[in-house]
Amino acid sequence: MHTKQSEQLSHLTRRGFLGASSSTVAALAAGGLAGAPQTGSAAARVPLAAGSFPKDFWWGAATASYQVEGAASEDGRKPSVWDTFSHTPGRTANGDTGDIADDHYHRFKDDVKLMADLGIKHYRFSLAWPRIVPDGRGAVNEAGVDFYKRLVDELLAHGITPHATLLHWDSPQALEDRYGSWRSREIAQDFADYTTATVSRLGDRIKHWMTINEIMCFTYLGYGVGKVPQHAPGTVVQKRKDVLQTVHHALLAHGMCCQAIRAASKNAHVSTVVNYDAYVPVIETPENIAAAKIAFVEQEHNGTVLVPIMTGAYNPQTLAKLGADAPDVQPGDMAIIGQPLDALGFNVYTGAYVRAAPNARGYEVLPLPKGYPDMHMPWLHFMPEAIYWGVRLINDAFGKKDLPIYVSENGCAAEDELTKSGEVLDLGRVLYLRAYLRSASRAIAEGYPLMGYFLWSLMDNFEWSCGYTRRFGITYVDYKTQQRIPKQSYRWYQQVIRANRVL
Ligand code: GCO
Repeated sequence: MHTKQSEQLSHLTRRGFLGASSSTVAALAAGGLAGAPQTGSAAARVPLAAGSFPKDFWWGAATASYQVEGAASEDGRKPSVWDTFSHTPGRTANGDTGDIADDHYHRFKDDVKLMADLGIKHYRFSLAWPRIVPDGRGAVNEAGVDFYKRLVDELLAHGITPHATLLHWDSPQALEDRYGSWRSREIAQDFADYTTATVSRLGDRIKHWMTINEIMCFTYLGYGVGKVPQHAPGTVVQKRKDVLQTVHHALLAHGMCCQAIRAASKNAHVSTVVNYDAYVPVIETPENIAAAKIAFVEQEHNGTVLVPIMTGAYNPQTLAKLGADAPDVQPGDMAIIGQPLDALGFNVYTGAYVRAAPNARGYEVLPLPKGYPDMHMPWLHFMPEAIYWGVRLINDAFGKKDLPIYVSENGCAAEDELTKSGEVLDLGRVLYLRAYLRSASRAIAEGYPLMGYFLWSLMDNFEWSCGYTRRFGITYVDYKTQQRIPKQSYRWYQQVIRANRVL
């Protein structure tokens, strides 16, 4: 079984604020909200009953191109690095590939119907770069663009707002062959050009753009120091600095993408999606809350991805720790990376407990004990407070009290089975979602600007190196027949959306 991250990366790395001042905590304890930020529209909506959501909250679901589309070589699409990686023996469970996946390319109308029945008004999906610009640079494949026009028109016809991610890891193999993908700075310009080509063609239909999904995963987990990593392109590099350099190039691509979107579409809503680590004070005391705030900005993955996106600079403590492994930065890069955003997408599955400690850093991250409750993934520890703290720490650590945040992914894998009567009673997933949504509603009730939630995922799909062995959907997919069977969690989410509160 391939897992998404190696053991030593553990709970800290992949998924992964407030700082409510102690006064906030005290005010809340006293039943007041004096310390909470009175920001944007969220503030206008409080107080809300426990577990409730504001009227215009974005209820949504998410998928990604390589995980659902299939049609890998149709209508001019050329291979992505994930096609090559999954077709390399030993890289994915059972040698699974995204060749067919959920066959969404041909079944998108049925899938939009599934969304409409669910009641979501927002759908997050990604565009496959090698479908739109098959060689990574140069000629645009209009047949590939046409697929997204058909999909978006179908969404709009059902009253569903499209939210498009420009890259969810399936970068063109042609650029891997040309210059080693993220190892080269050239990729940032190619990504910006692909963005311009895409937004100028689809910007009449799509307003909400997300740049890149989870930079951490295809850099830190796509380039292995001295050993084959678990993600595409699966490159072995010699030094840690080589990995950090890929991170820097991805950040640059993000910044140039923001600029390209805004240049191509005047009313675009621009955000990005980061799976930053959420640090949860193990007990909500002022000391532990302060500790969470320090860990939040200086632990490596936040310090090298989230912090530069938010502030236009790497965290200095993180850089000092990296020493000679820190990436090379050219003049002007950081200003490009720190582009203003209209919102931030937070992919949250788990978190890490932290407490104050009498050491030089002032905190320690706690290891999870044996037997800690996990969902059906080695890294997916049940930690619902991660949503609340993830939202609150963005607000408090960066002082960006008006930056709207939405949960761009949240969900879990479960060992789903069909009952004799053909149902999937995924009650473990309902338990998980209910707890995480309560935590989300706490953030809103305290005035933090959480504006939406995209459940991962609308349906079971290709789970990267785990292939089809891990199911994250609220809809069961029978891969032999491509039948979609709504699970209990789908029925539950449908009612939650209807009631606008956790049930
Ligand atoms: C990610 C991706 C999704 C995954 C999901 C479950 O965060 O890795 O955005 O593609 O499938 O997170 O692992």
